[in-house]
Amino acid sequence: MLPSDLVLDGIQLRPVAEKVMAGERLGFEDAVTLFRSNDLLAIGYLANSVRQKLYGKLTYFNVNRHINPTNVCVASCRLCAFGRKPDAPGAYTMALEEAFRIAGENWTEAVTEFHIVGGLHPDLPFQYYVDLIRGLRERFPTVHLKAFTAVEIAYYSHISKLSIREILGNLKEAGLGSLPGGGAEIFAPAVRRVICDHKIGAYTWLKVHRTAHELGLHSNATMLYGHIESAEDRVDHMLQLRNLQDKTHGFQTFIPLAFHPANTELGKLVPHPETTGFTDLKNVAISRLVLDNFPHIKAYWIMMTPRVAQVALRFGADDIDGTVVEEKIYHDAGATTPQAMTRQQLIRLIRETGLEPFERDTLYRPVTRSETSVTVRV
Ligand code: V47
Repeated sequence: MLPSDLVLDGIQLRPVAEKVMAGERLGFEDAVTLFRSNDLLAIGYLANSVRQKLYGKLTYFNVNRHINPTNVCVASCRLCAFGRKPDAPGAYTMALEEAFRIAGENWTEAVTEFHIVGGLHPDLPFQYYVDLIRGLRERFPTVHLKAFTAVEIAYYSHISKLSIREILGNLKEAGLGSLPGGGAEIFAPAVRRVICDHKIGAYTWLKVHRTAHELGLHSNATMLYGHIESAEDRVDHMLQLRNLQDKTHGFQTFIPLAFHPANTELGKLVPHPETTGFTDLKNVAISRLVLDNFPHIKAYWIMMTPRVAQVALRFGADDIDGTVVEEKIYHDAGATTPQAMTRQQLIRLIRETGLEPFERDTLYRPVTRSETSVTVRV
């Protein structure tokens, strides 16, 4: 039960809390009120009650590996520390055989997902990406290929002169399983102009995901917070996602991502410290409350540290992502978290909260393991 007095620092949460408890959808002003409130425990309690109604104690994780085929990127997004110009120090592009070899390296256990994203390369043809997906599918037929952000898909459409639908159709035919949620950042144009003015806007990002859903591909969505955005921008972002989800039901998971300023132009332009645990937990909890039609909320441990991600599992998140194996985007931006965790470490984080670890594949189907095999129950 919530305490009867839901006022903290002059902000009254009771009307919002009553809506949540009655299962009513929150509106724009409700969500802004949640962001203005500092009553983290009340917000977390509400988010946890929603999460518990959906999943009880079940808490999802997966065994995955990230692959970033290239960091060469024609965009120069101020938020990013990963992209490089072609001749810049540290720029790399994997030959296909190299990508196939790396895909099979450093697993502690059989992975069920490759998470593949990279830069917008000026010279690689679209065929490179088709061959990458087809080659991985042939070599690792049991591994789900979650690949290419909406930004990459739109870029392939631009360089190949094929439509977004054709790009997604070709990749699906080659073995693409779903789309990750990156590149969404914050949809508000005024914010995008500062943090990622070379990227597609909200309209195209949403169009790529809508088209993917129409083709039967599931996808995820992200939101980058903790830079120059306002509470209203965050709420607007979530509501645009919620509107599309009402139409397609193709999104699986929402992942709030905290901005890491180190080595980024944005960090120099608008100096500000990294987000705190308080802000990270608040974003997770409010996501759970606002995105009532998203099945899952992910606490991405790479971004929020294993310690905060663990607590987030009691603040509305039901998924902690995976083993990851080799993370580059956040580590180039100063992340001090490990680059990988073992399956056992993830299980321990979940168990210590009193929740039950549930190994999933990318489509949230149960995975069972024995000494010699991995099975996905369809
Ligand atoms: O789109 C880039 C973000 C995203 C920085 O779908 C930064 O399961 C903070 O989308 N500080 C890529 N964030 C990561 C991503 C993701 C991660 C985990 C799981 C899934 C999924 C998707 O990383 C980018 C951008 O929003 N990013 N640079 C930075 N300096």
